Amino acid sequence: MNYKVKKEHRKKMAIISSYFKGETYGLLGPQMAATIIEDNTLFNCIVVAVTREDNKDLVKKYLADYFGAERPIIGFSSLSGREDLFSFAKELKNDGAVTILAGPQADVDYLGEVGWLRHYNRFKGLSDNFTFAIHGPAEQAVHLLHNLDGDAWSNTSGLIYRDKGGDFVQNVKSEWDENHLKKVNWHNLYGLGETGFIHINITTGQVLQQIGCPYAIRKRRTFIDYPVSLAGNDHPDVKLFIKGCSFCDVAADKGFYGELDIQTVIDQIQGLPELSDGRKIPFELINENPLYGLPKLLEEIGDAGIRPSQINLTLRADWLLQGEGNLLKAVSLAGSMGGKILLGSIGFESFDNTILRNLNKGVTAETNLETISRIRRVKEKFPDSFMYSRDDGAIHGFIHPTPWDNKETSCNIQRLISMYALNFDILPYKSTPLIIHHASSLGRWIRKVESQEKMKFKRYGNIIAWW
Ligand code: B12
Ligand code: SF4
Repeated sequence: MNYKVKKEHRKKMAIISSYFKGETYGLLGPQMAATIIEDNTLFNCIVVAVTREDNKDLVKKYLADYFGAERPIIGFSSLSGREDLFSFAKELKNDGAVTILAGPQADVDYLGEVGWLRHYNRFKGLSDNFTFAIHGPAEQAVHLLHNLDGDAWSNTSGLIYRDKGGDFVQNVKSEWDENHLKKVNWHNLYGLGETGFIHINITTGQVLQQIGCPYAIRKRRTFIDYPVSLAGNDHPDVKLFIKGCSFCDVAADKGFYGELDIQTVIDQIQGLPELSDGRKIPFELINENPLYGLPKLLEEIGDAGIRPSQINLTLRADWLLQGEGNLLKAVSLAGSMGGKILLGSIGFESFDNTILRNLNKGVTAETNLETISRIRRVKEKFPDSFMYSRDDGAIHGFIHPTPWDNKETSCNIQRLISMYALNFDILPYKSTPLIIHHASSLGRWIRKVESQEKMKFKRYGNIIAWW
C-alpha cells in the first residue's frame, strides 16, 4: 500500500543515528528504513545524524520543534555503541517519547549480554532506555506504527519488549523481502543547523547487493589464545565453534542471506542522486565478495543508461586473489564508461599469522602481502580508472592493538611493514583497536577466559574492555 496522504494529515517520526562530524556519507540502513516507513504508513520519517560533538539539548529542542504537539516517535539505529546516545534515548523516553531500538544488533543490545542476571559486571542491555526494540527488516514496523496503542505488540514480527511482569518477549523476525530493498530516499538525512535540522547533501551513497557475508556461514572449530596479559600461567585452551571472523558483528547479526536480484541492485543505483554532470554519485557496493559479478553488473549499468562516477568495493584479500581476472575486466569496463573503481576497504586486519588465526580471518599474512603486490600491479595497468591507496580515500582494515600483541608479533609486523612499504599506501593513518561487541564470537571467548580465570573484564556499554 502506498500512503499518498496530504502532507498536513501525516504524522511524524524520526530516526536518530550516529555520525561523524563534517561527513557527507549516506546511512543506508536508517535511510532505507525511513523510506519504507514513509511509503507504507501515515508517518513522514526523517533521519537525524548526531555526532559526538553535537549538543544534546539542541537536538532535544529541534526534536520538540519538529514534533510540535505530537507524541514523539523516535527510532535509534546504527549507534556504533555510543553510550551518549543510549542515555539520550532514555532521557527522551522518560520525557514521554516512544523510543525504538532498531538496526543491526538491536536484539542482543536490547536483551543484554548472555548471563547478565547472574554476573553483575556484564552488559545489562538497553531495555530501560527504549520502549521496545525491533530487529530485522524495517517493514516489520508498519503494522505496529498503525496500532501503537492497540494490540499489535504481540503479533509484530521482530519485536522485543518487556511484558507487565518485566519478562522479555521476543517475536520471531521476518525474512528479508527484496520488494522493500529497491528504493532509498537519499534526501531524508538531517544534521544540526543554527536554528533547526538542516538537510545533509550526500556525496557518497551505498547500494545493497548482498545481505551479510558468505564467510559468516563457514563454521569452524578453532582455539583462541589467552590475552598476553595472562600469559605464563598454565591455561586450558579456549576452543570455540566460530562462524566468520571472530570479531565480526555482521557474522553474528546477519550471517548470510544471499545476493539480491540484479534488477533490485540496478533500481537502487538508478535512485542515487546525480552529480552536476549527470553521473551518479560515488557509491559503496555492499557485497563482501563483489568481484564475481562485477563485470556483469557494470554491463547492466551501461544497458540501463546509467553513468557511474565511482564504485567503492569492500572485500577480503583471498577473494581479491580469486577474482583478480574479474577485477581487471571491471576496471577496464568502468574506465570505458568514464567511471572508476576504488578498492575502498580490504580487510587485511593484520600481518601476523598468530593474530590472524585469533581473528579467525581465514587468511595468512602471505595472502595479504600477495594481494597487495597484485593491486599495485593493477594500478600500474590502469592508473586513471583504478584506485586503492590511502590517499585515494581507501581505509583498509588493520586491527591494532589486539590482546595477542607481544614482542614477537610486533617485530614481525614492523618488519613486514618496512619490507613491503605498507606505510606508503596501505596502512590507515590510524589503526582500529580490537573492539569486542558482547554478542560477537570474541565475546564468548572473553567470557570463557573470565570463568576459567575467575576474573572480570570491565564493560563499556555493549563493548567488553579486554585491555
Ligand atoms: C553499509 C555499511 C556502512 C555505511 C552505511 C552505514 C549505515 N548505518 O547504513 C557506512 C559506510 C556509512 C558505514 C559506516 C560505518 N560503519 Co558500517 N557497515 C556497513 C555494512 C557494510 C552494511 C550494512 C548495511 O547497509 N546493511 C543493509 C541494510 C539495509 O541493513 P540494516 O542496516 O540492518 O537496515 C535494515 C534493518 O536493520 C532496518 N533498520 C535499520 N534502521 C532502522 C530504524 C528503524 C526505526 C527501523 C524500524 C528499522 C531499521 O531497516 C533496514 C532495511 O530493512 C556493515 C557490514 C555488513 N556487511 O553488513 C557495516 C557495519 C554495520 N558498520 C559498522 C561500523 C563499525 C561502522 C563505522 C562505525 C566504521 C567506522 N569506524 O567509521 C561507521 C559509522 C557508521 C555511522 N553510524 O555513521 C559495523 C557496526 C558494528 C556495530 N555493532 O555498531 C558493521 C556491522 C561492520 C563490522 N563488521 O564491524 N557503514
Ligand atoms: S569481517 Fe568481513 S569477511 Fe569477516 S565475517 Fe565479517 S564481513 Fe565477512
